[in-house]
Amino acid sequence: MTEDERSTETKLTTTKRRWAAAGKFLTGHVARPEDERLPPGQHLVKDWPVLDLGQQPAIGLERWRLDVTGLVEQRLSLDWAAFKALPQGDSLSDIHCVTTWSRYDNRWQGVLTHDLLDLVMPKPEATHVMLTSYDGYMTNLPLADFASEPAILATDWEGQPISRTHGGPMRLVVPHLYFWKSAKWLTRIDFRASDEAGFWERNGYHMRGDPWLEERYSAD
Ligand SMILES: Nc1nc2c(c(=O)[nH]1)N[C@H]1C(S)=C(S)[C@@H](COP(=O)(O)O)O[C@H]1N2
Ligand SMILES: [Mo]
Repeated sequence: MTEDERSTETKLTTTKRRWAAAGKFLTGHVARPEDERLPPGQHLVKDWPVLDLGQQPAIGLERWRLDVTGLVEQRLSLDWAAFKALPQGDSLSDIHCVTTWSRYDNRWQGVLTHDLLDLVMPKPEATHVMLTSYDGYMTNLPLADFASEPAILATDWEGQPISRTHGGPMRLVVPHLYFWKSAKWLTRIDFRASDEAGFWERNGYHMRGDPWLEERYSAD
C-alpha cells in the first residue's frame, strides 16, 4: 500500500465510523444539512394531497383494532382504549411522496414505534414487518426502518385527529422513506424473518423506498 492509499483508507474508515455513530445502519436515518432538505427530484407543496387506492374505509372507534402478530415475544390485539393507554409521543417531520411532492413540518402525535417495540419485543429472527390496512393495502418495511426514531403510529396531525381521507383513526408515518410506506388505516403489523412485497412493491415500486437515494422503482 502506498502512503496515498493508506490515507484514503483511513478517511473511508473514519467516514464509515461516523455514519455508524449517526445511526445510519441502525435506523436507516442520517441527519442532513438544512440546504439538503428537499430530496432529489422532489418539489415542495403547501397543501396535502390525498393518495390511495380509492377506498377510504370508515372505521368506527368501537370496532377498530390493531393486531401485532408474528415474530414477537408479546403478541397484541388492542382496541382503541388500549391503544390510547400506551405511552403517547410526538414527531415533527417532512413528507416525501414518490409522485414528487414533499411537504415540510408535519406535527404528528400518537405512539412512537419505539415504544410499541419495547412492549412487543421482536424476536432475534425478525428482520421485516408487513403492514396491512383496512382497505386491503399492504406494504413492507425493514424492521430497522420501522424502528427509526421519528416513526410514529399517528392518531393526530397538527393537534387534530387525522381525517379519514388521510388515514384516520390511525396511520403509520415513516418520514425517512417515500410516503407509500406510511400505511393509512393501519390494522395489522406482522413481524417476519424475510422481506415480502406489499401492494406497490409487487407493482414495480422499490422494496425500500429511500427518497435520498431516489429508490422509486425496482431495478427490473
Ligand atoms: N391503507 C393505505 N395506505 C396508504 C395508501 C393506500 O392506498 N392505502 N397509499 C399510500 C400512498 S401511495 C401515499 S403517497 C400515501 C398518501 O397519504 P395521504 O393521502 O395522507 O397524503 O399513503 C400511503 N398509504
Ligand atoms: Mo404515493
